Amino acid sequence: MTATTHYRICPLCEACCGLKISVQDGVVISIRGDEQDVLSKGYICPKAVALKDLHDDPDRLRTPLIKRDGKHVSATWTQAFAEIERRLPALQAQHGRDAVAVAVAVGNPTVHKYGLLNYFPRLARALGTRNVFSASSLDQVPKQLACGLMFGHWMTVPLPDIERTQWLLVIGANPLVSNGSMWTVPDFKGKAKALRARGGHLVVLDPRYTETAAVADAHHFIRPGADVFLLAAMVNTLFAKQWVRLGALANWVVGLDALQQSVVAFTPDAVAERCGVAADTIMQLTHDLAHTERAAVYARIGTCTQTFGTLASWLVDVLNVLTGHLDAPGGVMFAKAAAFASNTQGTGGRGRGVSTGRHHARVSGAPEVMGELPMTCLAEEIETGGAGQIRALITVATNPVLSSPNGPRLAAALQALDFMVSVDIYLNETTRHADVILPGLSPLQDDHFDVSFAQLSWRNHARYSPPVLAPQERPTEWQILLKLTAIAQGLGAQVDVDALDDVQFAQDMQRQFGDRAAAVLAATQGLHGPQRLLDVALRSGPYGDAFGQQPDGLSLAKVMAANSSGGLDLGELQPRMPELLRTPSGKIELAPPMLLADLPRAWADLQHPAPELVIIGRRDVRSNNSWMHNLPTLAKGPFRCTVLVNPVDAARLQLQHGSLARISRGSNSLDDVRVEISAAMMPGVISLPHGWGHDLPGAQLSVAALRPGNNLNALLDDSLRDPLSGNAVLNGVAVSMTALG
Ligand SMILES: Nc1nc2c(c(=O)[nH]1)N[C@H]1C(S)=C(S)[C@@H](COP(=O)(O)OP(=O)(O)OC[C@H]3O[C@@H](n4cnc5c(=O)[nH]c(N)nc54)[C@H](O)[C@@H]3O)O[C@H]1N2
Ligand SMILES: Nc1nc2c(c(=O)[nH]1)N[C@H]1C(S)=C(S)[C@@H](COP(=O)(O)OP(=O)(O)OC[C@H]3O[C@@H](n4cnc5c(=O)[nH]c(N)nc54)[C@H](O)[C@@H]3O)O[C@H]1N2
Ligand code: SF4
Ligand SMILES: [Mo]
Repeated sequence: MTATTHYRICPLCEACCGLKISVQDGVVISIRGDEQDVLSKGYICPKAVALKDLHDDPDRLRTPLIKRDGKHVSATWTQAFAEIERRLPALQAQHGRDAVAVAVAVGNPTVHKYGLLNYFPRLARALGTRNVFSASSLDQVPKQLACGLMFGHWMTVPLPDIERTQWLLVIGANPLVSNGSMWTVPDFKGKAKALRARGGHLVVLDPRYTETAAVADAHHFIRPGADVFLLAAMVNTLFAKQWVRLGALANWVVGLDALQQSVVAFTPDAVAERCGVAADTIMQLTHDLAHTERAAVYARIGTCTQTFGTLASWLVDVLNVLTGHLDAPGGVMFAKAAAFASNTQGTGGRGRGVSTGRHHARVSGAPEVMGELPMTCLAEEIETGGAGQIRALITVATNPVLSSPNGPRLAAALQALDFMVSVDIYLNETTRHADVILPGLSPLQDDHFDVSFAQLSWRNHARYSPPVLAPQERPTEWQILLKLTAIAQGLGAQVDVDALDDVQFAQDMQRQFGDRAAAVLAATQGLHGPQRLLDVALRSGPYGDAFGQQPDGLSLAKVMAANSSGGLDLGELQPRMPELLRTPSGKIELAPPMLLADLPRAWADLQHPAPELVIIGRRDVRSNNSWMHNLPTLAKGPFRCTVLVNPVDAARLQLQHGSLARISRGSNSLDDVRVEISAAMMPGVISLPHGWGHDLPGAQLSVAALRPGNNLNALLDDSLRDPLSGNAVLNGVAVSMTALG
C-alpha cells in the first residue's frame, strides 16, 4: 500500500507543534515537522519522533489490569468496570454522602487531552468530593492565582509578544529546552535569534547558565527563591526613579499607591546580597525595561515552585504594567482563543474575579485554590484517621510517587488505601498501587484539540487533528471517565455511556443556551463526546459562526477542513483592554490585599542569610517529567540524571567529576548520585532533574529500569508550600552533600 500523510498536533508539551506523519500499512514510517503549520512552522523536537516508540512500546498498556493477590493481571473492560462497581459505591455508601473518602488526582498529560480535560470535572462532581488534587500545585498555580487576582480569571495570562519585542527578560524558565510553559511558543530558539538579529536583547536570570542563557545577550545568576526580592526592588526602583509610565493602561489600573507603599523597604541595596545580583544590575535591568519601547518580562517554573511563588508571579506582571508594556504590541499581550476560553465569555470588562479558601485541607488547613487542594497534602490526608479520611483514590494521568515531594511517603500511603483506580497508559511507580488500571488509546489513535494552550499561544490559531491510526475497539478516555462517573452516580457499570453523554449534553446545552438549546442540539447532530463540545465552543466562541448567524465564522467542520493546510491562523495578539478584564472593579488590580498581606513574610525572610547549599531541578529535551524514560529513542545517549555541582562547591565537598555522592535533607537522602562538575551552576546551588527513580518494584517499565536514576522528590519535603497558592516548593531547598567511596 502507498504511504498516507497525516497532520497531528504533538500532545507531549506546551509548544503544541504541528506534525506531519507518514503511515504505511498501519505503521508509522516517519514523523516530521509540518512546515505549513500556522503556529510551529515546521519546528519539532526529538520527543515528537518518540511518539512512534510510545505507540509501539510493549510496556504501554492495551488492556485493563486488575490486581489479584498483589499482582496485576490482564482483564477485559467488562471485568475491570465490574470490579470498580463492586468496590467503589460500597466505599461511598460506607463513608457517607459527603464522599470525601474518595479522592481524585489528575496529572499533566490531562491538559494535553481534550477528552480528559472535558470529562474529568464530571467525575469529580459525581463523586461530590472536595479532595481534588492535581499537578497544577507542583507547577503553575502561583502564576494563575496572581493573574486571577490581577485580571479576574485564572487563564488570563500575559504572554510575551516575541515577534515584536525588543527586550525580553526571562526569569526561572528555560524555553530552549522546555519549549515554553504557560506560553505556547514553538521554536523559541529561532524567535530569540530573530529578536537579536533585529537589534533586540534577551536577558536571563537563572541560578544555572542554561541553554536559554547560552543564546541570550546577558545572563545573571540569581539565588534560588530570591526572585521576590529582586522583583520587589525593581518595582521599588520604578517608583523611586519616577520611571512608572502606564501608557494606555492609565485608566484601567487600581491600587497604584498601595503598591508603591508595599515595596518601599525593598531597595536594590537591601536585596542585592541575598539575591546574589548586584544592586547596579538590578537598577540597570529596571532602567532597560522602563526605557525600551517594546519590552517584556516572562517568568516560569523557577519563580513558581518556591515559597514566594505567588508574590513573584504577581510582581512580574506588575513590572509589565508599570512600564506600559502590558497589553501593548512588543510587550506582554493576551491570546484570544477560538474555543473554551472563559475570558471570552460573559460580559466583557467586569466579573466576579477569583477567590481561594472556599474549603481547606483537613490536616494542614491549606486553602482550596481553583477547586483543588495541594498535591503535597495527599499523603497526610490518606494517613490521618478520623472523619474525612481519604479511603479511595482515582488517579488520571499522574505519577506523584515520582513527581511530588516525599514520593516514598506517598507510595506507602497509596498502598494503605482501601481502593485505588488509575486511568493511565503505564504500570508505573504510582499505578502499581492501583487495584484497577484503565488504559486510554495511544495518542496516534485519538483526535486532538488544545483547550488550554490556545489560550496561551504566542499567536492566535485554531487547529484540530483527527486520529492518525484507526482507533481500536475499546473505550476512549472520555468514555472511560464517563463510565466511572456513571458508577459513582450509582447508574451502574452496564450504563450505555454514549446515551448518558447525550443526556448530559442536552442538559448542559439547556443551561448554557436556554431557549436556543434545541437549535444547538439540531446543529450538532451526528457529533458526540468532546468533539461535540468542541463544535459548540467554536461556534459560540469569539470567532464562531453563532450556529449560522455569522456564516463566515468558525465551526468544527471549518477547523477540521484546515487540518492538512496547517490549521487556521487567527492573527497576531491584539490589545484586549478593558474587554478582557473580569475583576469586580473592572480594572487591573495592582495591589490585591491577599498579596500585600504576604509581603511582610518575604521581608522577614530577607533578614535571614541564604542556606549554604540548595538544590534545584533541571529539564532535558529528551525527557518529559517522569514518563518518557521508557522510549528507546529518548533513553539512548548519555545518562541524564546527574547532579551538577559548581567547581568551587566540588572542591569544598571533595567531589570528583563522575564520582558518586549522597545528597541529604533531614532524614531523607539519595545515595549514589552521579556528580557532574559544571561552571554553569551558581556557587552554592546544585541541580538534579526530577522524574527519575525507576527502580521501584512492581512497575513495568523495562527500558527505564535499565538506568533508573534517582528520584529528586524522594529528597524534597512535602511540608514546604507557598501558603497562598499551595504550590509545592521544588527549587531552592537546603540540602547537604557528601562524597561516597
Ligand atoms: N522536583 C520537581 N518535581 C516536579 C517538577 C520539577 O520541576 N521539580 N515539575 C512538576 C511539574 S511542572 C509537573 S507538570 C508535574 C507532573 O506531574 P505528573 O502529572 O504527576 O507526572 P508526569 O510525570 O507528567 O506523569 C504523567 C502520568 O500520565 C501517564 N500518561 C501519559 N500519557 C497519558 C495518556 O495519554 N493518558 C493517560 N491516562 N495517562 C497518560 C503517565 O504514564 C504518567 O503516569 O511534575 C512536577 N514535579
Ligand atoms: N524537555 C522537556 N520539556 C518540558 C518538560 C520536561 O520535563 N522536559 N516539562 C514540561 C512542563 S510540565 C513544564 S511545567 C514546563 C516548564 O518549563 P520551564 O519553566 O521553562 O522549566 P524549566 O526548564 O524547569 O526551567 C526552570 C528554570 O528555573 C531555574 N530555577 C530554579 N530555581 C529557580 C529560582 O528560584 N529562581 C529562578 N529565577 N530560577 C530558578 C532552573 O535553573 C531552570 O532553568 O516544561 C515543559 N516542557
Ligand atoms: S517541542 Fe513539544 S510539542 Fe513540539 S515536538 Fe517537541 S514535545 Fe512535541
Ligand atoms: Mo508542568
